[in-house]
Amino acid sequence: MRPIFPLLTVLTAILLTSQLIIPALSSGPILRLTVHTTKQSYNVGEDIEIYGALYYEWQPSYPVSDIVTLQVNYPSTHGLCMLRTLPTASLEFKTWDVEILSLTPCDGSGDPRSTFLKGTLGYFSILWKNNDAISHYVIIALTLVYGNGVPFMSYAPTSGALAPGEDRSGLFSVPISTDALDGPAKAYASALVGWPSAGGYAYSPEKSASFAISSSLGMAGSSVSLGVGLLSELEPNYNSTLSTLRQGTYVGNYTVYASSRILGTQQATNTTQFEVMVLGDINGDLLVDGQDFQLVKKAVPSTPGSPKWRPECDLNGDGIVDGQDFAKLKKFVGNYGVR
Ligand SMILES: [Ca+2]
Ligand SMILES: [Ca+2]
Repeated sequence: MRPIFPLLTVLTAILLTSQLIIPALSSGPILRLTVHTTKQSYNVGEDIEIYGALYYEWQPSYPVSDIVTLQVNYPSTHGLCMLRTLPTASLEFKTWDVEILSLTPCDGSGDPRSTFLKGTLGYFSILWKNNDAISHYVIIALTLVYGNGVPFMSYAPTSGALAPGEDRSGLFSVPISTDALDGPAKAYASALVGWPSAGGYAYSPEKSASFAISSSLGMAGSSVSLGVGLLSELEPNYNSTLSTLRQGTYVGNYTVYASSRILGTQQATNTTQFEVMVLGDINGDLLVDGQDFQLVKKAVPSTPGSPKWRPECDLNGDGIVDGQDFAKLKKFVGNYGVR
């Protein structure tokens, strides 16, 4: 099926023993992957649009149809924020060494269920399979996202080796917090070779499932659509939106790892960072309140160079601290971040 594979194995073996082979190999198609966010810095509560393109270097305007694994890590030691595996184009004729066959929200005995009550456990039944003739080590990653696009849980419920042709299923519980957002939510499951942050990638496209979070059974909110619209130097062929809450979002530098590997060829990776900050928090206590109003007030009117000038008080970035910045600050009152 994949005649290139043995050849590649031989080449890899040669490559491992001799650095001199590298120039000869570079004549093959080089896979490139870009990853960007629309901005470098976001206020708490803003949507972060992550996007990029997968292409061969010799044909940059022609998207390669495959999957991109996207891992977003929170700042400092807060760990995994989200793991998604996105198609760059139609995957109709693709086959996968390992794939997720199904992802089903359910109760503790595995019966399908569409709504979880706050303060209880939500269960997810995942079925995955090794389609290959050799065994594969698989990490299952599960990401849960509220209807407003804010991820609230992302982790690896299980991992292990699957024998050739073996399928496996697991029932995983996730606590649905009492302060979870009511309404629709989504679950995404991916099967990984390894984490993109450690050079890994997904075997196959993610499976997704919808469910609802409710304070009482029988009611669920309406669905929220996520706006995506952007362009880069290259036409993006994958994108994902990560939303944040106005209150309680981790502030600092988030890292995005993107990874893709075309079967039988090679791997392309890239990484980017974005910052989440509390706009309007002048005194640095991560909360926008009356104290910040006082500080902006003291800086009015000022421009760069004047003694009262504080750049962080110029909220609209027009080079002057004035009434417009007050108007902006009003909208941010009550926002806070967590470090
Ligand atoms: Ca403050
Ligand atoms: Ca201003």
